[in-house]
Amino acid sequence: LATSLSLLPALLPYGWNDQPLPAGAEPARVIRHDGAHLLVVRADGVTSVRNRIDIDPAPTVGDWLALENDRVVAVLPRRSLLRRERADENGAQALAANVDIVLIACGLDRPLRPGRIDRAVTIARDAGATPVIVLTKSGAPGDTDAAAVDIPRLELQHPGVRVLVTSALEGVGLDAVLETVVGRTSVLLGESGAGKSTLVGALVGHKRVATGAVRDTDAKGRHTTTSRQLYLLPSEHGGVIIDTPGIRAVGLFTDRTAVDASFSEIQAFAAACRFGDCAHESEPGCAVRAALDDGELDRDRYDAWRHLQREVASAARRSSPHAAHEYARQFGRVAKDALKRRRD
Ligand SMILES: Nc1nc2c(ncn2[C@@H]2O[C@H](COP(=O)(O)OP(=O)(O)OP(=O)(O)O)[C@@H](O)[C@H]2O)c(=O)[nH]1
Ligand SMILES: [Mg+2]
Ligand SMILES: [Zn+2]
Repeated sequence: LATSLSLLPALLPYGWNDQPLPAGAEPARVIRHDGAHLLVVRADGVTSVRNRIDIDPAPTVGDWLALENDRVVAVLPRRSLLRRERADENGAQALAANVDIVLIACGLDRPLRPGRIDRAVTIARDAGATPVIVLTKSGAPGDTDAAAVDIPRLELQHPGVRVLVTSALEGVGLDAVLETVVGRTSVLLGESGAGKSTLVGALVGHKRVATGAVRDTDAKGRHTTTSRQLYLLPSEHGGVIIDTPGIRAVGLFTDRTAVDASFSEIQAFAAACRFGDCAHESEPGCAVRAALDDGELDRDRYDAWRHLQREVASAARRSSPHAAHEYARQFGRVAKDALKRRRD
């Protein structure tokens, strides 16, 4: 730890917290992937270092690295890892490391998609990060007025998730976003054209962030942002925000515990089902179905939950034949535990 510690305060705004380093190494945080190189920030500024394919795990945006003379010698232990299932191959794609907050950007110029929001919430919770829904483009000409969006209902649909309303172009709601992200590591997720880069640009206070127009016909974006990139917030309290390209399908690579955490109201009903391993489909004495029939449980929420459960199960089957068995075993146990707690 003989590194020039006097220089390290320059990294505090980037979230450096004095993790142990290999002797003689200095810390650096990954800002962006640049082909065979990584753009990193270290105590004396931003620089480019060669990526190494023999480093495990593969460095991703937000990672803290140990550098020795510009050479990556280690990826420091991550406190969280945001990842999604790849659409094309097996395994998960790391999106960002050491993330505290996931801002789920939804443009008010298009219909809200609860399924997509649920998926992003699950990905965030899976990583141990806090999801926050950010409704963008509020009050823009021709856009849905925020007043027309039923925010209490949205909050009900996504329990425990805060909803913020912004217009980056008109400077509306930016203070609340800034309060949420200051001093932390945040990442923006959302469809292409949702206004992620515009929001990042407004927060970091300059026009360095490229943005692109939305197609008139379908309000879809043009995939303007092509790589994930970390930006420093101008606040004296520091904090960084990671912009990402709009992803077409936010795949899921998670376990059912993370899904259940996003559907706590369903878990609450499930505790009263007659059978501990109730799948809430056609079993007698199913409290979830009963709640559905009574209108106590939202039909859309139930459908979204079923949909995610199936997705997780098939992702588990694809990644390993044992995983599916493990999944089934865990499912049974979780439900039985709930039943036991109720009986006790
Ligand atoms: N009216 C209005 N338009 C906005 C607002 N925020 C973004 N836009 C517009 O929406 C379009 C897309 O914005 P971007 O910030 O590039 O969207 P993005 O989510 O980064 O898109 P990708 O990089 O393709 O994933 C641009 O034309 C922006 O000017 C807003 O608050 N109000
Ligand atoms: Mg963008
Ligand atoms: Zn049931």
